[in-house]
Amino acid sequence: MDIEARINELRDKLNKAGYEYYVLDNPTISDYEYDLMMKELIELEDKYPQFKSPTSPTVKIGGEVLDKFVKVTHSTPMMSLGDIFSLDEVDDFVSKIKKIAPNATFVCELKIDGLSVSLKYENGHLIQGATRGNGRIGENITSNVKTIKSVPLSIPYLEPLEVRGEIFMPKASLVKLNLEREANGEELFANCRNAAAGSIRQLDSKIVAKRNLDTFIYYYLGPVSSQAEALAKLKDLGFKVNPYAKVCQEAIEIKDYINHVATIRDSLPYDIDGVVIKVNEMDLHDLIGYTVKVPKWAIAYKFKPEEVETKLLEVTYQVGRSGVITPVANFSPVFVQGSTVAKATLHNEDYLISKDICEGDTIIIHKAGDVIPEVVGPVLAKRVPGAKPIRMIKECPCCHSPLVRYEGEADYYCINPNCEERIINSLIHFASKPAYNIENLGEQIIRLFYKEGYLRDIADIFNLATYREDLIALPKLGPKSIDNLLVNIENSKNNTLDHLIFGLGIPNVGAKVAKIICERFNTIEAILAASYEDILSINDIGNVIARDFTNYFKDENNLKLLTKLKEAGLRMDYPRIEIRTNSYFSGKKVVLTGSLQNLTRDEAKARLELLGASVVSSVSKKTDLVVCGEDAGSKLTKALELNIKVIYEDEFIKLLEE
Ligand code: 1X8
Repeated sequence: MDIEARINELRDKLNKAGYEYYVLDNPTISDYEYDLMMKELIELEDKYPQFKSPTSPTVKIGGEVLDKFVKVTHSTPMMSLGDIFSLDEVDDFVSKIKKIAPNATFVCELKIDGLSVSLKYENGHLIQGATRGNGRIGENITSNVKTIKSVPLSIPYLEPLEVRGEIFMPKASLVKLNLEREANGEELFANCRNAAAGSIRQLDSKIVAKRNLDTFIYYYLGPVSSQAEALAKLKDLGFKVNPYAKVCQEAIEIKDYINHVATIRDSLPYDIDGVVIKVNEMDLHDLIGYTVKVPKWAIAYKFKPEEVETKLLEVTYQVGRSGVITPVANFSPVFVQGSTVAKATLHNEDYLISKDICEGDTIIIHKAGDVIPEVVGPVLAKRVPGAKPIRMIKECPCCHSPLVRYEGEADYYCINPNCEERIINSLIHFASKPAYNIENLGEQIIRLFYKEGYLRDIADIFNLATYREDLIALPKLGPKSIDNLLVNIENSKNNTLDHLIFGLGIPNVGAKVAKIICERFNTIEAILAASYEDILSINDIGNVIARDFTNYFKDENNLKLLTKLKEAGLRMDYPRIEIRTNSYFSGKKVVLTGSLQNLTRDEAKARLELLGASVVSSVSKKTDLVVCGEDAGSKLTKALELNIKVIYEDEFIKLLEE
């Protein structure tokens, strides 16, 4: 047989087997046979690249590596859905619809807990996969989507077609992935949705290919008269369509469907977080209409977050780097919505009192936003008579100095600057990834070095090399790990100034604020010379930040620390952003008018300024260019009168991106 014919035969067989396995969940050949054919096909395509094809099943292995995701504009917005949480609201939804469209029927479908995706086909080939993004603009994830086994690379339909659905990670795949990650010391994914979202954002499509992502497709943007027909069409075209869809006539049927789904939810191999109810007849959709954010012809019934009972063991109190005291509920470990949890924050005194918990209580736990464990409250029926209410402590659990609660604030503070826990937590913060990012200098090592007397302040980190021999002798550490750490510390000195400023732990100065300030004042000298008013004059910075920021640099001890850090050789500047002089916009006076859909006015202004334009507020003869968004008014009229060049948003974005 000739090579091309063999390649085609292998592709046909692999495509058929893949479809049966991944879309129909009905394997017809063994994994071994499949792998053998795939291996042969890969070898043939490598040897005879003239026969490579963008729709070959070998594409599923991945290969393309991006350096970033490119934005794409959705031709019709990818809308979110309105939420309801009770069966009564199902009645309300149905009766509202029936008032407008008495003959409407409904399709109920499972609400898959993943992330929405848009797939575009032309001439029967997959040409684009995109995330939802903000609904109008998403990210191009084509090379990653192509690795998902249930996504067809070609379909028997030649007109341009867009379909939409959900990318998800099956429950079993999450368990397997987390076991691997645990073994590698990597952070675990809290749930299937986070794992799917984290996986699809990998720039290396080979990694995505290994993540075992899957899809259910539920929107067909081609010509079709009902949602039921849309689902049938999608299935015929080779998409994976969830089998649980049901057409209902009345509210009672919808409620029965919801109750039934609730009973099978845990046994499904993928996570769902509710039921989607859509008006079946497409011609009624426009009649029923849309709000600004969501269609009125569909709604999501959300299951109540799972709640579990457990035993409160104790409330402990953490001392943060700023001295803030946080009560934490410690309870017997329980499995709730996908992971085992044993702690939940009780935030502050007011929150603690509002929860009304007593020592030895049985408490109810759920996850807020499906991820963060939260104490719902005590089970009063199970309370031991005479149990003592839990109250805020009045002394620092670490240094025992009296705690202070400032007027109008919810938090208690330890105000002893020498409190050990405060110092240790400042050091942990400084070395952490978003701050100075010193790899291998984590909590355990910091606590150990503190206890042994090698660390008392941030500057001591950069003096650790002096004690190399002593550190090597510490338990569990050896020359290799210490030298590795010392190299990381040395290299970290090159961090730009914003990392240092954030690392200092100035109250209310987060990573973003630190960066904004450094962008304006590029050196530590300029920052030290800046007044409260100078800081306040920066866009996005309010009086609390400006006050805390300038106060920090008035404190003698903080200035001493900075001097020590400078002597240790830490970089103390932030690179000036270069204003472009050769862009389309360089040297032009630009006026923005109307509302832009894809970026805010501040963003547009900042981008233009970086490209060398000056943005002015009114149109005159001196204006070079008017950028026109939606609902533009008199400025546009004036520009046209004065014969000034006007560009619209699409072209503007294109020029920005050039
Ligand atoms: C979101 C989802 C929809 C469906 C399933 N899962 C979702 N997460 C469905 O229609 N079967 S529809 C939807 C949306 O419109 N935002």
